Amino acid sequence: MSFDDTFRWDGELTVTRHDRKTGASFVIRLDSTRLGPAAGGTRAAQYASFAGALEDAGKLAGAMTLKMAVSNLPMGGGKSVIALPAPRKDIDQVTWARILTLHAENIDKLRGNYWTGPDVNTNSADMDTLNETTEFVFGRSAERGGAGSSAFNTSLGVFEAMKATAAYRGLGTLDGLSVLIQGLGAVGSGLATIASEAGARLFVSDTDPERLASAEQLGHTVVGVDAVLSTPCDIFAPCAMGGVLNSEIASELPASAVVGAANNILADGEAGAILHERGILYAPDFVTNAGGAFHLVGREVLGWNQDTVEEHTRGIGDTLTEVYSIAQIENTTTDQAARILARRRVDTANVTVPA
Ligand code: NAD
Ligand code: PPY
Repeated sequence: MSFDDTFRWDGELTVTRHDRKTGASFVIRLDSTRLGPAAGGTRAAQYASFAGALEDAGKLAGAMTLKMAVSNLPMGGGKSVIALPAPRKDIDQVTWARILTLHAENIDKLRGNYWTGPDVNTNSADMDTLNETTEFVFGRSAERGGAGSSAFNTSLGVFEAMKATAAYRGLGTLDGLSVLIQGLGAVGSGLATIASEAGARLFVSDTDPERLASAEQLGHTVVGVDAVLSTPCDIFAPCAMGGVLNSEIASELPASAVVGAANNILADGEAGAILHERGILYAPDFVTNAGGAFHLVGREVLGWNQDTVEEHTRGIGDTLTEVYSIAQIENTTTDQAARILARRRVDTANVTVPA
């Protein structure tokens, strides 16, 4: 990536910092505050380069803007990335506490223009730690007055998305359909439970053998990490990491639909077009995985109770059906159609701030 590519980004603000003592680098990107303060989780991971961390934060922040808009939530989009000096599991408690405190200082300096929450490798306990330094944190533990983990609600939303997608694709109900879940973490395991209760035949994959062992005990079929993208299934559900579908993989994927929790499933725009041409119905991730945002923003900003959060999360199915019909009418990909819907919602939102 060249210098120009790294900074040719249409978002509003980038904040960066490096800590020599821990070796951690910090990025906060505010993509848009047009609909409200930018919100999006804190991801901790190792990156091959600082440019890669910037790029990831920018793409993830952009997805948050779309997610909030399409979900009618009064927030903008942002995201934080902490580029770690070692795998998260190898970082000791003292170092991790310092990393979180520095990150919280950075967030606090944005004075409420950015609100964080949990993401890959951060959890409610980490949100409690951030909250010792800054108030701009969603998803603290219930004991500290927060909404806690958003994972269950995200699983529920993906399940609703799956039902709507199967119906639109002409596959009927989930009963008897083969569903391949990549990643049995907090969201993927919850999804496995609900989908199997609905009668889906589950194929599962994870890099963690312990997670696979418990899934196997439940009667699910284990698929090797390298075989996931070539295993035939009705619905492929990426619930591990983003960028799993590039144009090459999209050309070969043996599935009828793609519905998953991971952010930024499509590695490039071309992959979406290829899925479209092949008749593989792709549920745009920023619509499908909004259950987490409904949980965090619903509970902590809008004062919703659990029933209201679930009601909105179940609406993800209807939103997707609307996206699919826009795609048909406009003769475009479902990803483009979801962007059209998000744009319409931004344009009709009652906001007074400049575009
Ligand atoms: P998690 O860390 O709990 O789970 C991820 C799982 O994927 C882990 O079990 C990990 O071992 C597995 N994994 C990693 N690489 C893999 C590979 N190559 N093949 C198979 N498995 C692999 O994360 P989570 O909270 O379950 O979130 C899953 C995805 O959904 C993430 O991309 C996250 O950004 C996205 N998401 C989560 C939420 C939420 O509420 N938790 C909301 C929106 C989006
Ligand atoms: C996501 O949904 O991808 C997140 O990052 C979680 C989130 C949602 C809303 C506010 C803060 C974090």
